[in-house]
Amino acid sequence: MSFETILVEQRGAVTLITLNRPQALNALNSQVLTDLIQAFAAFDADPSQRCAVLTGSGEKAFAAGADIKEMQPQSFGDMYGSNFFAGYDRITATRKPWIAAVAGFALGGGCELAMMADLIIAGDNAKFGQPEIKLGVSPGMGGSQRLTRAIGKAKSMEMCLTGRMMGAAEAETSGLVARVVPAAELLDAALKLANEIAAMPPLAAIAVKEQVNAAYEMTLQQGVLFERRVFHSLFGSEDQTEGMAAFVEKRPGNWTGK
Ligand code: CO8
Repeated sequence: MSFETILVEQRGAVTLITLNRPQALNALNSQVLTDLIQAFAAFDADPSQRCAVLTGSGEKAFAAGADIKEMQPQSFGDMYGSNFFAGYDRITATRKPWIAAVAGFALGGGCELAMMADLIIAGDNAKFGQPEIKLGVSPGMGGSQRLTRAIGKAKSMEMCLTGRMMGAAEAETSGLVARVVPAAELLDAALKLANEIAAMPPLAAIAVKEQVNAAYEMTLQQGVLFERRVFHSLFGSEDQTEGMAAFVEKRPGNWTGK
C-alpha cells in the first residue's frame, strides 16, 4: 500500500508508520488524516500485525501541528460543517496497541496525535507543546483533555495558556511519556518495545488496552467491574488455556489469538 503523506512498512508483526512531510515538519493536513485512517484500519484488520509504531521522518519533528496553511482560510462554517479532523476518532478506535515514537517537535495536533497512542516513547530531543493559543485558537484534537489527564491540571493549564514547550525529561517525570532514550536510538527502542508487545497473546493485549483506557472513562467501581468481566472473558480463549499450561509445563506459550 502506498500513500502520499506517510510511509508504511511491515517489519514482522510490527507495522511502522512514518509521517512523511519533512519539508513542513510533518504538519498534519487533511491528506495525512486520510492516509493515517487507511493505514491504521489496515493494521487493525491484518491478523499478522500485532503492534504498530507511529513516528516522524527525521529527528527534527514528530509533527509540528495541524497544517496552519491549510487551516488559515477556513471559516467557522467550513470547520463545523466538515467536522474538521473528527476523523482522528477513527484512529483512537484502533483496537490493537500502538506506540508513538517522538523525536523533536510534537506541537499542537502533533502532541495530540502522540497522546492518542497507547504510550509514547520520546527521544531526548523531544519537545511537547500546545501552542494553539498563540494562533488565536485552542487545542482541537483532544489536547486539553488528554494532556490534562496525563500530567494534571496545573502543568496542562500552564502549557495550554502559554504555549510553553515541555522537554523530554520533564515529560517523563510528568507522566506524559513512558520512557526517554537518546534520539538516535529512538526508532530501535520503539521497535524493540513493539516487538515485545507483538509477542504477547493478541486477545489479552486488546483486552489490556480496553481495561487501561476504561480508567479514563469510568468511575473506579465501574472500571474495576469492567476489568473483572474482561478478565473472566479471557477464560474463554485458547490463549488462556495455552498460557497457563505453558507456565505449568515451564515452556514458552504458543499463541493463536483465539
Ligand atoms: N503547519 C504548516 N506548516 C508548518 C507548521 C504547521 N503547523 N509547522 C512548521 N511548518 C512549516 C513552516 O512553515 C516551514 O515551511 P516553509 O519553509 O515553507 O516556510 C517549515 O515547516 C519549517 O518550519 P520553520 O521554518 O518554522 O522551522 P523552525 O525550526 O524555524 O521552527 C517550529 C520550528 C518552532 C516548530 C515552528 O515551525 C512552529 O512554530 N511551527 C508551528 C507550531 C504550531 O503552532 N503548531 C500548532 C498548530 S495549530 C494545531 O495544531 C491545532 C490542532 C487542532 C486542530 C483540530 C481541528 C478540529
